[in-house]
Amino acid sequence: MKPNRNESARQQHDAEDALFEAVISLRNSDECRNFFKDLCTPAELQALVDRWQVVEYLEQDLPYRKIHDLTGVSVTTIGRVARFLSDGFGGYRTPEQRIKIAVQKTGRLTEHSIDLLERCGLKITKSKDQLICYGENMPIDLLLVRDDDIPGLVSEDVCDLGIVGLNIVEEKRLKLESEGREGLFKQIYELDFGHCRLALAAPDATDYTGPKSLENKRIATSYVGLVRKYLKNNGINAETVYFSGAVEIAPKLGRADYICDLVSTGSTLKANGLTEVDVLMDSEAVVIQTLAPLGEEKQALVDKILQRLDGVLQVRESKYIMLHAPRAALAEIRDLLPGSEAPTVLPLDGTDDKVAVHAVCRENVFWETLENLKAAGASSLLVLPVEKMLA
Ligand code: PRT
Ligand code: ZN
Repeated sequence: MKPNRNESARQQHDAEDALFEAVISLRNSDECRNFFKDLCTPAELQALVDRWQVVEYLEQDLPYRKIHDLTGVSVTTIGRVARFLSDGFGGYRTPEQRIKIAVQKTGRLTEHSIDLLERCGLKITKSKDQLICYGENMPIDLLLVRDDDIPGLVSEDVCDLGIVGLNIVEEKRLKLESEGREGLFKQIYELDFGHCRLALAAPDATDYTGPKSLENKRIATSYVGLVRKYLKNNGINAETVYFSGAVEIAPKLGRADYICDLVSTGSTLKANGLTEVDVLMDSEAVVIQTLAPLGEEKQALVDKILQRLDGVLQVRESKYIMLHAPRAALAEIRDLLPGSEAPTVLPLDGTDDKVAVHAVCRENVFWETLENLKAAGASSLLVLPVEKMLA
């Protein structure tokens, strides 16, 4: 017997759901490629790929003609995609509107980067292959990759944002420049972690008297671009020897006279009998953003994240301080409060010459500060941590 209309619609819906469940279970692009290649004819797959390419170009506001020239897709199909993009079920928009942030997969920046985003309110779950973290409560996904790949992914617009060391960003910029290309990313935020410096070091006994000592010497480094720029700026002729890691052993191996590497505590240099002689750059983790236009909704979300980041970074050192002060000592006490703007001054019940003072201090409050405040006449001092702040 033929199923009635409602019954067949329901069956169709269930059958579609079964397909969608299968798609959701795919874990990476290789699995997707194999799945779709088995499921579709080449022409069907090509049609899907074409439409998706068109979505991306439409999001960049390219004219239909230009999209046709770039993809070979007919203007009619482009128009149809554009219509669904604005009046459809929101399907095309769902992946397009999600922000992708590239974060180091495993390394010095990983924990800090994820922790920071979680403090901004992002709840994440890791994918099975641990390459993507999906945002559960915001349309934000994290791509977990090697730090060296982050500027490239952002530049090529695979990710909208990236969290990476300034050292990597600047080295990549120089590399692209040397190939006659431009880094299509901008640095938009300093994150105050991952601090280090790119420093020049020499075996302890070396007589270094300034950049001139480098003339005709060999410098081992992973940062060839930055070292060459430094040499050029100082008018020095020296050879750079590329090392991808363990740069500090190069002098012992007789491969170089100097090294240029990242230093934080200096203990690696010390352990290898090396002395720091100059600093090429100071570095910390930064947020970079693609130069490709994000569109209104995505940009609004990026702005929101940055505003929250600002709040999170500000409260890290901030304290809320409460005290009682003689009215006469108010000016002196205000000056002693570290990094606070206008404190709140409240009357105290039953007395005219004393007030309560509440202030957010943007810097750490040390015991000495409290002792100085007490010496200035303050009493009932209370210092509390600040959980969140929105300026
Ligand atoms: O696998 P992947 O490529 O993602 O990781 P990676 O091994 O290239 O990077 P990782 O995790 O070591 O560093 C990531 C980022 O952390 C760097 O790009 C810097 O921005 C930042 N950072 C901060 C540092 C250091 N401090 C640091 N000390 N990166 C590396 N070091 C190394 C340095 O190369 C040297 O070997 O630590 C050693 C020196 O440390 P000290 O404390 O002995 O001076
Ligand atoms: Zn790396």
